[in-house]
Amino acid sequence: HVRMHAEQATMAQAAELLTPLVLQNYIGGEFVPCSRHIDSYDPSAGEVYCHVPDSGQDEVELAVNAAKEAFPLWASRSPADRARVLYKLADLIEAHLEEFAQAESRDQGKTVKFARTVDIPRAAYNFRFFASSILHHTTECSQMAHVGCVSYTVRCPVGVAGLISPWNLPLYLLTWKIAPAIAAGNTVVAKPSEMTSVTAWMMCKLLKEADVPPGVVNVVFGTGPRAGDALVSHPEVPLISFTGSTATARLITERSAPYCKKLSLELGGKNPAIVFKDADLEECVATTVRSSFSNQGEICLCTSRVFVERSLYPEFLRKFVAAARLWKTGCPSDLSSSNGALISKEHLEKVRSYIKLALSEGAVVHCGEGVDQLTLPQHNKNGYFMAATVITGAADESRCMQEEIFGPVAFVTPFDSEEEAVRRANGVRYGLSAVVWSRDVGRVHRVAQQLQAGLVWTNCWLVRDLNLPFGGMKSSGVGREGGRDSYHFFTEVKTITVKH
Ligand code: TXE
Repeated sequence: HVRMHAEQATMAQAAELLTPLVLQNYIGGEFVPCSRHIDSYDPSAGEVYCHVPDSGQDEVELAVNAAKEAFPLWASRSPADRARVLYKLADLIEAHLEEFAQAESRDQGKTVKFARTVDIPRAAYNFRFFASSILHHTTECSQMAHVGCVSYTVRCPVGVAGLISPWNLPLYLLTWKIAPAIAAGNTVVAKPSEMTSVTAWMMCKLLKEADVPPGVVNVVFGTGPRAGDALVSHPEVPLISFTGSTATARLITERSAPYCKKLSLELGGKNPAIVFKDADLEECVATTVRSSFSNQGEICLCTSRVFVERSLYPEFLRKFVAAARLWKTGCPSDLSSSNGALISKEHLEKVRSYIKLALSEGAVVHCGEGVDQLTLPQHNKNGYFMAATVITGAADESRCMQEEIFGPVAFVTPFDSEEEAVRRANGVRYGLSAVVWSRDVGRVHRVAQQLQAGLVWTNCWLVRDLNLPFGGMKSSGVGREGGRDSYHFFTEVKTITVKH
């Protein structure tokens, strides 16, 4: 397995791939060794891939100090000057795209193809997008002629931003936070997931060449309860941007409450797709397979519940199951694989336990787990693989239809009326995204406006204009990120009134 990856890389990269990597924190522009480490696995082989620093309060303290020190100078630079640095970083990530993609795949389990076409290009684009976006914001001005006053607003960076990111889209989501934070003039202390730290560490190696001044971007590796908690409860980190589970978000909210920190919480989903009988069936089936199973179903925006109008239901189910069977799960570096391995053994067990629960409650598994045998190469025999699984017959109130599973599992169910579809789609505590399939223009607008979701796609999925808000309703999050929303989150606004 290692050899297969290595063959595609240069000699220097191969040397890195062949050794279990030992990562170091990046603080104040230098790599700083840590005395304790934790193991991080290659999920497709079930083997240790790297040793990640097990940072705690001391390391976070160092990083926050470095960020504090770098803040005044960085904040005083012009947006155009900061943007130049972000553009350089984007170019450097792109120049190393293949190394990043190989590493992301080994660290996370996802296919190289996905990392190459989605994760890494988007990481580069995050820097490019916010480099450009920061140049175009304006603030408000209001005249109060009757009292001879003019009021206007200014926005200033907040200070040291704490950024905590998850394991499903490691570099993609980390840079989605770092880019707007530093573009707006903040300095950052970032903590990537302890399960997928490698590409963040690789990015740190590029920061000097991109002219990122020491202390502007600090990366502290480690677990949530140690490194993450130290960051969240640090009194001099006034802002936390977090993407991860709703349970962890609750803890973060509690821990940051004494300091009244600014919080952005991007959390899980239990996203519905509603398929009306006038949908373009071929397009709908192909896209719903992609939306349900992409990245092993480990995207917060993945479809989990598919509601299909009853007259279309039999044909949809037949085609959907057939297409899911063609969604091949296999070696991540094999270009014919649509899915690789799930993030960890524990996560695989968790996803399996939901399928067992569904079966025990009378649901039917049509393909995937327990039905179709996976054929995996020898080097993947100990990996954490699961085939795309389609289930029917689960009750709306069941845990499987209510809780986020975050794996390659889709539940399909029929409905009879538009009102019923909307009510059932909204009948969960999450509200991140939804998809509506219909050719009726009136209906798609009507349904989209009734759905409790921060993002609604009609006749497509995952098409993202980064200028527009991203985030969830209900238990799917607090706040929005993207374009102006990120700018507002990563700055404080001040109203100034002048009597003339
Ligand atoms: O997430 P955690 P986990 C969902 C998905 C998944 C479940 C659990 O359903 O099965 O969450 O995943 C850091 N203080 N999503 O347990 O714990 C942690 O180190 C500060 C959806 O891995 O939320 C990591 O960097 N930080 C999601 C980050 O939080 C803490 C993506 C996310 O980990 C912390 C991931 C603490 N006390 C999981 N505890 C999405 N919305 O895309 C943990 N962390």
